[in-house]
Amino acid sequence: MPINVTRSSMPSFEEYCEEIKELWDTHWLTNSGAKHRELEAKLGEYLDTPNVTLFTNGHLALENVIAAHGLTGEVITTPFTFVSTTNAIVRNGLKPVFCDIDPVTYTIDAGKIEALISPKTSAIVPVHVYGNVCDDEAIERIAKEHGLRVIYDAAHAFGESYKGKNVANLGDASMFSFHATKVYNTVEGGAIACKDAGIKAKMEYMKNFGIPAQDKITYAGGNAKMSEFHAAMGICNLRHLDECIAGRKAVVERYRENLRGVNGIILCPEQNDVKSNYAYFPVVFDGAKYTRDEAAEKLAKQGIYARKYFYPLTNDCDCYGFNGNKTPVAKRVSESVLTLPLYPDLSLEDVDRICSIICGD
Ligand code: T4K
Repeated sequence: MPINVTRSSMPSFEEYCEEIKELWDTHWLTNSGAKHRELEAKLGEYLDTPNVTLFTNGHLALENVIAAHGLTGEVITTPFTFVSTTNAIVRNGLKPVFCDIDPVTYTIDAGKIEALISPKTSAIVPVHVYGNVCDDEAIERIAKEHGLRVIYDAAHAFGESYKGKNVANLGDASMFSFHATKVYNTVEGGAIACKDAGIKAKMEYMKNFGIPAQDKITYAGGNAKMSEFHAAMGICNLRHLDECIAGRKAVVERYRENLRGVNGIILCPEQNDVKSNYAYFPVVFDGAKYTRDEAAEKLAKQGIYARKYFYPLTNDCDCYGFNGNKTPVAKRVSESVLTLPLYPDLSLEDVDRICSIICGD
């Protein structure tokens, strides 16, 4: 069996079947059905925030929340992310202005944001990359001072808290991805948590073709609703989330034990004040025995598929014509980072094997 960078968490077959059984009685499969409403309420509780709305995936959630805030002009963001973040900004007709990243957490370098603000700037879209929480206090201070919105791409951060506060409460809004590859999944899916109840109300009709009520169409919306089958998967997976995070933690601890202090291998330090979800395990190769690409190749020869998340930088993507050299820290990390396999039931023996392949002869 190959070992991939991750493996979707799933409930037992019986648990899922039990959860979807009633759909055969009601024949109600989508458009804000009972499962959808139940999951939305449960997530509101879990995220400790009143305004949660579900989406068909994280990307459309991000596109819609950016649109709902009526942003204009320029948006300051990070290039060290999955391309979805940049695409969501560009597809809203906005110009992304790329800020370099912090060399330790790989999140947006808050100290470099102010120099990028222009009269056209309307928002900051930071990313809690790998689940590393951004410097929210500095970002909030800048946003307040300059009258900017803060919309977090929190695709990797579901289940995390910062200084005792769920990350869903940071900024004006946060987007969570519930893709199959995430710590918590609804197969495909996503959600927005936002401060303003009016924004949530707006997104309810934006994701339903712009229809707020029968016989009324107020917005040129698309379709980004979550189905009952996806919501049912979410209800099941939520029951096992704590267990799943505990399993990931054990794997991460073993990686840290094995790789701590190895020459040329740089690990992200654990963040003070953050309760982590152990979403990804990135390793930067900087003068190690092998380069990042050599290590990835050695692993692949053994059927182990680590990934170069996030390479290339989004400001180096062919479709855009931006310039990744303007964010040198991000460029360096992107060219030397490898995210190692991580999922709750990855055996500790396999973790040991992975470590000896990337460190050994
Ligand atoms: N913002 C950020 C920062 C993000 O990272 C993402 C998504 C988004 C926004 C957008 O959210 P969504 O719209 O996706 O909800 C994957 C995911 O498709 C994507 O969700 C994720 N980020 C990105 C980082 O990774 P790929 O192309 O690397 O996935 P793939 O198909 O190669 O899968 C990786 C491994 O996962 C496979 O080798 C095996 C395992 N896997 C995969 C699938 C599809 C499973 O175990 N089960 C599965 O069903 O993009």
